[in-house]
Amino acid sequence: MNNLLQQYGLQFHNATLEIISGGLINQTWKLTLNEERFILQRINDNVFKEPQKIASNVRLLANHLKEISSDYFLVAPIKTQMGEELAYETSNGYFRLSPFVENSKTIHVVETPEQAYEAALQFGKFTQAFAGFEATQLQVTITDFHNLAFRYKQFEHALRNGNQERINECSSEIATVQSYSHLVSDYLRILNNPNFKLRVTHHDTKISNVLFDSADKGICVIDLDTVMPGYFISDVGDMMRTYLSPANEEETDFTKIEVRQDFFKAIMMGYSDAMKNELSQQEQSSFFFAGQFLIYMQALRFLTDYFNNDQYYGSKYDAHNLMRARNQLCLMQSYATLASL
Ligand code: GN1
Ligand code: MG
Repeated sequence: MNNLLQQYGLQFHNATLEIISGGLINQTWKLTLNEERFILQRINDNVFKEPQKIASNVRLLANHLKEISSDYFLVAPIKTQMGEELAYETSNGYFRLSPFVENSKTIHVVETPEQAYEAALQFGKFTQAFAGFEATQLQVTITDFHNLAFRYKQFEHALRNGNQERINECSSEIATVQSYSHLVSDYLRILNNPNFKLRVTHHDTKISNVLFDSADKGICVIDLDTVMPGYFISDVGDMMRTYLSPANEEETDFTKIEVRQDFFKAIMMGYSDAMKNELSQQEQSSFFFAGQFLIYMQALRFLTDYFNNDQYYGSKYDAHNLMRARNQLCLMQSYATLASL
């Protein structure tokens, strides 16, 4: 820690470090040094093979805001004394230090439609802030991250080459996943449809990536690692996936999974309010599809990882990723009831 902080010209004595991560990939801490507070993050370079790309993206975005004199609040990393956005520590890899946004809080479960609205508004405002920026200038930090056709191929590959014992016990989950494969074709049609625009997309819109004030109003979004060119179905879809049900992907009692219609409306309204002049007619009528697309992709990813011996997500108990996949398939089923409303 000393080595790391020295790169920022900071001293570790009198410091406290508190773990705050809820994510599966990066580790996050709150660091307090004397009176000053920071967020410290270790970047998982198994997943982000070239962390410099993240730094380059954030720099491009910050420069754009400066150029257009935008007052959009982007939480950019603090630079090391060498002027780098990332600090490298020999035995632990890449780290990033950001200012702690004072008077902000994060929440981990969406409890009210107002919170869902506020979060959707913030993610919409984020993309909207870069409406005049050519998204393809951004580097792709994880190749094919939200490419559903690629995720389906990975699933098929795992079916052929994965852990045979696990595959044998999952015939029912496999059949369910295959029965939804028309969603892959729907997705491919979107890629070829000029009415769906490639924009600056966050790609990780879980609720803990939004900072709220004490009155539960959104302040800004954080965690810009997966900001890449993308489609609005990614950001809206992951909000549907993670805000609609009071029980999250870790829940093993599936009777607790439920889809709250008023939260669906709140996400749609929040996002549309921020992106009013941006979304095409066809995009506006694809909010429901966004949720299907993302829940399905996550079910595929968990099941694939189960067949691949939990290489990517890890597991805390036997069949953890199978339970996560089942959970997401159950969510898909509940989500479908919205279509008939
Ligand atoms: C990962 O690390 P975390 O929890 O923010 C994953 C997301 C998944 C999520 C599922 C880089 O995000 O795509 O939706 O797990 N991020 C990466 O919990 O793979
Ligand atoms: Mg993340």
